[in-house]
Amino acid sequence: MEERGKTILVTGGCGFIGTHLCHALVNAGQRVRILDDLSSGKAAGIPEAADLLIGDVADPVAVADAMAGVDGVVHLAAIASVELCNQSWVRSHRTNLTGTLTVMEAARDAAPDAGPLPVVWASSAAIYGAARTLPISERTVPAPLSPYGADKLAGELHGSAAADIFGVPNTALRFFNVYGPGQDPKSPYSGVISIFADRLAAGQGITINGDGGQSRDFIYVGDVVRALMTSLDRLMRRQRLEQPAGFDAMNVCTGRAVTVEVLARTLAALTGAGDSAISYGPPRDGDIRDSVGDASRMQRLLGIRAETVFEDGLRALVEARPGQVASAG
Ligand code: NAD
Ligand code: UD2
Repeated sequence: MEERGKTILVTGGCGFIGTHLCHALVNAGQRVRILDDLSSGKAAGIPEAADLLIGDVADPVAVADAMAGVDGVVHLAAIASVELCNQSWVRSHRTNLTGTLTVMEAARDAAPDAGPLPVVWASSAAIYGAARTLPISERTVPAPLSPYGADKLAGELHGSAAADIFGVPNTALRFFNVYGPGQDPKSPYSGVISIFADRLAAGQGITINGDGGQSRDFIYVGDVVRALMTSLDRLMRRQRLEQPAGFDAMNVCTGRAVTVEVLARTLAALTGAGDSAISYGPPRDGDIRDSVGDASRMQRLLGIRAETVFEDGLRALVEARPGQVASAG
């Protein structure tokens, strides 16, 4: 980042992506404050230098307190499991939409003399639903298929209003399928890469749902962290130069599709388990066949691309000790 010694609030900083981000911010010379309710995140992995406040992102008092004296905000706190959101519809709505609004409002009011704080926050490719045309660009009409995706999309509508009506500069990053060390593999709804890597490391077999020809745009967590930090830097620079910064939304993806079969074979080879560890089961109900993003807007606006070679990212995951935060670039 351009300037060191800034104080950055990270909501959800104890989660998978947040923990990686907090380490990267500390390494870049920033002061890090975290607001997290520890519902899925863990305090054990965060940097020692980070200041942890335990609280709810939908609680206006907790969020206002957390924002005191802050220079910028990265908002990641969410119930990130699509299935958990289906099970707890209203509760997840409170966190995933009211939480985002609470962050925007507190950013508006945090520093009356200096103006609204810049906010970079996590949206999701889930806003697109089952897009018919690939790759999915930001021109694709959003059509979420879940309460989780609906709340992320509604958050973007409010993000746009927050910029237009209240002057809160904010950027929504639409993450595709993020993978890397530290991702929870234990739920049946965990990301496929964390499930496969965990099972293969334990000498267990893995099951491909369907024929394995379905594909995803898997992006390494280190590349996601770079997108978050570059976006925040961009908003903070604009504010310093008194340039207008409104609302932006962009895909954070690689632009490359990888089939589940290629993923399974690559991981089986990397772990030494071999192809005999792979079996095939029935297709998952409602499974999306193909999802791949168009990364050109991110490249244009942020000047970065996802650089981590897929095999290198998988190797970093396989070689990381449980709970360790590693980076493949
Ligand atoms: P995660 O579950 O590991 O992290 C979420 C963090 O938010 C956890 O530390 C959790 O304890 C915290 N949290 C949850 N509810 C809270 C509340 N009410 N108040 C305060 N803290 C709360 O998930 P992640 O994979 O690190 O995801 C981070 C963000 O990125 C989320 O907004 C998620 O929706 C989004 N996202 C993730 C992916 C992915 O593939 N991992 C893809 C698209 C979008
Ligand atoms: C996301 C959600 C999922 C569901 C779906 C709706 C996550 C982690 N998953 O799934 O809960 O709501 O969106 O479209 O947020 N797979 C296997 N074997 C396994 C596990 C998964 O073959 O043991 C396949 C799965 O069927 C899919 C692919 O791997 O084809 C990716 O699955 P995923 O759950 O990691 O991600 P996604 O985007 O399909």
